[in-house]
Amino acid sequence: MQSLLVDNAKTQRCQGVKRFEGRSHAAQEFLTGRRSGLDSFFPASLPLGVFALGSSNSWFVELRVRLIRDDPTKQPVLYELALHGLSASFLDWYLENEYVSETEDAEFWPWVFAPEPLTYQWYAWYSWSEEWELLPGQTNQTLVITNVDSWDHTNWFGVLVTSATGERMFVGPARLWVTPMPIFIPTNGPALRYPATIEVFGMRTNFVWVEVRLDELTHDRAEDLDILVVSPSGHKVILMSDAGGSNRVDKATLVFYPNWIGWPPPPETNAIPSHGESHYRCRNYGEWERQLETQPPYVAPPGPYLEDLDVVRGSNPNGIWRLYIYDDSTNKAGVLEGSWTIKFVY
Ligand SMILES: [Ca+2]
Ligand SMILES: [Ca+2]
Repeated sequence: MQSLLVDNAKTQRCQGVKRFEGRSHAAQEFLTGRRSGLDSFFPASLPLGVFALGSSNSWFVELRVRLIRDDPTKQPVLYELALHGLSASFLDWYLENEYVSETEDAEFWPWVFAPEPLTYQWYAWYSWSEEWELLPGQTNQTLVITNVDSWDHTNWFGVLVTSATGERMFVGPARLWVTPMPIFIPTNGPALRYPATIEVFGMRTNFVWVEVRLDELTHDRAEDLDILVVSPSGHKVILMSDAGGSNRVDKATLVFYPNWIGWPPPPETNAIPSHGESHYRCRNYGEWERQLETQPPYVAPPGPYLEDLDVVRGSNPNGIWRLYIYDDSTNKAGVLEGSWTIKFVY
């Protein structure tokens, strides 16, 4: 079956472009190729189109459109349009973006019309990486990402499909969009997700500092809150406890840093500023033995707790980070509407 035929004469190149001659290793090079020096809205080596490479050197198809935004104030510019080649087997292919809420499972399923059986190898482009990375063992037709969290947000996925004739097609990329799920805080006791988790992966250990961000915190009495974060290595750090006095806090975004960076602690009796972003070091104004513990299954790890995010420096950041939010006094409740995220600075 001859599915796609584009006249070579239609090939148009506007800027230096890597040329591929249809060898399979060239496909890998494209998938993992690094293009530096382009500060673009779209990742520079993202195959914003599709390409396939035939099993013989003379049969290949490449459809690529590359848009580059080198000035954030401008619209992306079309720098490259390449249409050429011949596909022996792929008639149609498509991978849809996936939209899920935090804690749900995401599923990517490519629509591919080509001679069967088809084999699959999935790739990911993470927001912090600059390469397409092979996902080991992900060779099913469907890619399932369980219990998505903010760490999965803004990642791209694609799958290299091989048809029965040996022709290969990179299907994608498609984006995973994650909607944060509110963390509800009762009048007294553990928050509804206790802990709320983020599974970090793919990060180097030599980060200089870590930031923990709480998005849109609302509470009728800020000092009721005891907030603990636990690292994959077991460091237990109180971000904030008994801060903000008896004041209401409304849609406040709080970013916590290691103490040495020099931000102040959250206020003890004054109000935490509402409707904006505040930068703090950690501070525990409360009595801190056992204050977060409660009856199973809602058990936070016991103290003693530390008050400085710097303690995690040098440890392996990969693994599950846990956030425990506890309301320590009757009456007055709240919600962390935008959930939470972690950032590593190298
Ligand atoms: Ca309360
Ligand atoms: Ca407390």
